[in-house]
Amino acid sequence: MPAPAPVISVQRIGGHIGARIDGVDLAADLDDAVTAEIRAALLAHKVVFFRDQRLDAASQETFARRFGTPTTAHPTIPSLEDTPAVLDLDYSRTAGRANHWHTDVTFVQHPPLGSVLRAVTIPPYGGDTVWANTVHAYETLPDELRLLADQLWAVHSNAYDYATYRPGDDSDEARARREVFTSTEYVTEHPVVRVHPETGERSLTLGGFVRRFVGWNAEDSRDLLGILQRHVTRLENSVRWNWRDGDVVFWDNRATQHYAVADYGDLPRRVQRITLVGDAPVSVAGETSRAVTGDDTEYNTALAHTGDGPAAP
Ligand SMILES: O=C(O)CCC(=O)C(=O)O
Ligand SMILES: [Fe+2]
Repeated sequence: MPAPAPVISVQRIGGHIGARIDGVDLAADLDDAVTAEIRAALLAHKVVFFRDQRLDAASQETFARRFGTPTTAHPTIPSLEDTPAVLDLDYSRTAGRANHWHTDVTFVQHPPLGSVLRAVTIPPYGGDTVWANTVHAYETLPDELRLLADQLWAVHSNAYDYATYRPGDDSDEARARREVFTSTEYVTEHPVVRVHPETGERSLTLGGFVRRFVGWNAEDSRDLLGILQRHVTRLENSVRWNWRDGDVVFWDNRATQHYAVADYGDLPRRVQRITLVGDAPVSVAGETSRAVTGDDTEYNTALAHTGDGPAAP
């Protein structure tokens, strides 16, 4: 029998990452076929964009649960009341800006599988977000560098984060945010190259939470990290999204980094994020990431049995 015709439309945007999906109302009940098509598009294109949606925080969570189990909002930053899965990023009020390249929450042993981000308030200009493909970055490294990366491990920690920290901001408010964010210190060693648990692809696992490479001093770590990050963040390896109200973006956090462009001054900009529980990365040699400090069990299990999905036995 021929495969059933696809229901949704998937249009690539960048040459190496990103696709726009049309023909689906994310607030409706998604049947298994549509869910599978979205998941396949996510794995193929690493980040998928939906225009003109009408999700609120509750229906965003229902949508996210079609693809996994939500984490709590963040390992250290509290959620808004009533929406424990939602990280509220209201840049005009409290949060610092995510204008640095990172993969979400890599300082814990089991970083999120993916993130679903929903536009709440979008400025009239500026405020785009850019994603980069860490699989393609790995695959296009020179052979010698790829062999080195395959064997390398990196120390990640939450000494700072965009959700709390704005460089140069030493106001009392900024200090207080920093204290909340670092109230629990997480330090984790991840392989620099992880094998994707669904696609089997190898990807560079780096970004803004890397402190140094295991066994390397600070200076050498900084230099090599700069070289590898440059490969990740090449414009040809990225896709840039100009947000509109109602947009929803879903990225594979195991295969991407992202950067929120902070070019909208003091205009209001607010987005809300739900992250899905992910696996501990596994190296090409089959070794699993090691938690050095901090336990992510609560972050990854607290919301496993609530919400619309069926309770696990
Ligand atoms: O504000 C954005 O567009 C992205 C912020 C971010 O880094 C995130 O939601 O993980
Ligand atoms: Fe992020």
